[in-house]
Amino acid sequence: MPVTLYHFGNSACSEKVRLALNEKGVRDWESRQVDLFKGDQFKSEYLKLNPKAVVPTLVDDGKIITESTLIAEYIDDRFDGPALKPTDPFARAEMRLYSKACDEGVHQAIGVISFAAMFMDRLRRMSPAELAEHLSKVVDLERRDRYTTIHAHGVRAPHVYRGVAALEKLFQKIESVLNDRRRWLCGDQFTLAEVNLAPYLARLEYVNVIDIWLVERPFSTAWFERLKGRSSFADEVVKWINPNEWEEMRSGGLTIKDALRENLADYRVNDFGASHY
Ligand SMILES: N[C@@H](CCC(=O)N[C@@H](CS)C(=O)NCC(=O)O)C(=O)O
Repeated sequence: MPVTLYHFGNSACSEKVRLALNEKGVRDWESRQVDLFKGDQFKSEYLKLNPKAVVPTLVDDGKIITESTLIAEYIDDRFDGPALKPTDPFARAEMRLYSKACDEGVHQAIGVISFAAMFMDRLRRMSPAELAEHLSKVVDLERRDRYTTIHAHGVRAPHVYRGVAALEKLFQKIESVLNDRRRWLCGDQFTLAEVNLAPYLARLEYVNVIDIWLVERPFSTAWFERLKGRSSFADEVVKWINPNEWEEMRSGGLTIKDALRENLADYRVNDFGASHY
């Protein structure tokens, strides 16, 4: 019986899971799209699958799996196909550090940057009553707080600064790990570290700000080019983005780029000492 994926086209967490399926060679998965802009994630049937009201959710023969990094691991364990985890225990622990970084800082960083670049404007077009209703449905209180603060303060919100810092730490780490011989983060093998990070980096590229971090980081740049060259990337990231979204990302990103640069310069001067990964 094929697995069913509840997901949304231009959603980094959904891209992660689609990439994992693709890299394992799983093609016969059933797609159920959850339109985040129409509020499908808040519908009672979906909340039964995912009480946090977020995508993605995987259903495998009645078993429900949530959390994109965990779903990606599940897919690797569940299906034949190239292994996406190193066999060596230490390399595996290292790989999971990237998953942890995604879940603990990078995901939020990309969320707040995307929100400040694009989604905030959608919310600003709502009436106060519509806005209050929308925010009241966001069940994760920290997420609600982020949206409310960024809605009020835009790119000056402290969450954006923390996001810029999380990305800086990530790129410091990536640049220090890769070299002329190490093609992937865990060595010769393409792993879930790449699967989990690729969608976030893609979003940074599409909102036109990735150069802020990639400039003077040749190994990270070459590694990202290799990632983008995989057929899974074209099939599971690029193909799912519609023409309006490309333009919205590009133009939205440009409105916040200078502020992100300033945040990064500030972070490098004031907080760099504390930035060990
Ligand atoms: N930790 C969760 C986060 C999921 C998440 O934040 N998904 C976003 C899309 S990438 C979402 O559904 N957002 C809905 C909303 O903000 O209302 C995971 O990795 O699955």
